[in-house]
Amino acid sequence: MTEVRQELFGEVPGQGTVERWTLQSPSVSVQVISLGCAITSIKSRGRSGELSDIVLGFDSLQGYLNNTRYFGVVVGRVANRIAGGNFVVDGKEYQLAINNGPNALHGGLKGFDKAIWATQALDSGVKLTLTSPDGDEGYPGELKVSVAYTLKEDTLSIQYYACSNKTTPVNLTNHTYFNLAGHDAPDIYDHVVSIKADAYLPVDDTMIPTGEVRPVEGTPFDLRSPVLIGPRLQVLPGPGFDHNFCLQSPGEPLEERQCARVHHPASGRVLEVSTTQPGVQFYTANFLDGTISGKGGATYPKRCSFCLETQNWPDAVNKT
Ligand SMILES: *[C@@H]1O[C@H](CO)[C@@H](O)[C@H](O)[C@H]1NC(C)=O
Ligand SMILES: *[C@@H]1O[C@H](CO)[C@@H](O)[C@H](O)[C@H]1NC(C)=O
Ligand SMILES: *[C@@H]1O[C@H](CO)[C@@H](O)[C@H](O)[C@H]1NC(C)=O
Ligand SMILES: CC(=O)N[C@H]1CO[C@H](CO)[C@@H](O)[C@@H]1O
Repeated sequence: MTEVRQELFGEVPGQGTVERWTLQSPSVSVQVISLGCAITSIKSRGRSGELSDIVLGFDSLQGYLNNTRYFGVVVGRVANRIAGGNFVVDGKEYQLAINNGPNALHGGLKGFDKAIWATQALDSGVKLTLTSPDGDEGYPGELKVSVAYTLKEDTLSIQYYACSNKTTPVNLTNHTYFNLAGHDAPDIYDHVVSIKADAYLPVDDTMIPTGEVRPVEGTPFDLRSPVLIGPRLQVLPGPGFDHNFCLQSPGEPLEERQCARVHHPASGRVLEVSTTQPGVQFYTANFLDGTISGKGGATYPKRCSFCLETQNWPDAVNKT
């Protein structure tokens, strides 16, 4: 049985009220707000029964209004980077707002993470919907989007739906930062990760994939067998993981399967991620710097958490 509750979370002047929904199963409790469709808390028990909140976030609405690191939100229309912010569909060139070096990142200046979504109760969860107008952030077509969060026992499912009246790139994901020891633990070095990918996408200086699909065999990106993250980060070139792992070719038929598993031996907590998407971006919070004021006064330093963003391959609109 999952209990579903709704309450007022806050008011955005000129934009409307923000709701908070709580989904409570016997083992897990999940909270979601209607601003950015954000997951604001996931509480689960560790081996000795202690309850911890394992996702990063803020206590108040103000924190989410200034959420420069995309904690917990749904990212869209297109998660990740589009090179130069431009692409061609149906013979027409489109230019998006540039908001990350020379590239477009995470849906633009006012992406789906900054919108207030409409809500509707479901049997074991909540469905949030949004209409993105034709030309929104430079993207073609009116796009109707919905995201359904449902909780059954200890499985949180997220179902995305999007429909446009013109051809447009769409790749939605959610951007939850986890630390299985608890959101305020200092690092993730004692987590053990595995990702079922035979290849990954190397990136250039601006984090755009170079176009090469490189086998993980013999590289620090080989996470096919469980690997302790701390020592592996030390041999990785660059600041940490922020790479797309290739689960299958973008064109192949998609069937839901498990792609990643993270284990925190000390608490006994395990996160397993399943998806129908062909890629998963593994990010080790390399750009956090301890300056955020998070939940309960937590400051969230570099590498304090990880994200597993299931998605299409980044910059797919320019690489297929
Ligand atoms: C898409 O829908 C929007 C809003 O209803 C409308 O303005 C636009 O003309 C439609 N475009 C097409 C190609 O149907
Ligand atoms: C907004 O967030 C940035 C980065 O996390 C932080 O430096 C700044 O102090 C925040 N501003 C407010 C008004 O909270
Ligand atoms: C939601 O986000 C979390 C954290 O990024 C990730 O583990 C999970 O795969 C995502 N789920 C979907 C359906 O995208
Ligand atoms: C799930 C989804 O919408 N995937 C899309 C991601 O973007 C590429 C183009 O960039 C589309 O081909 C996919 O359908």
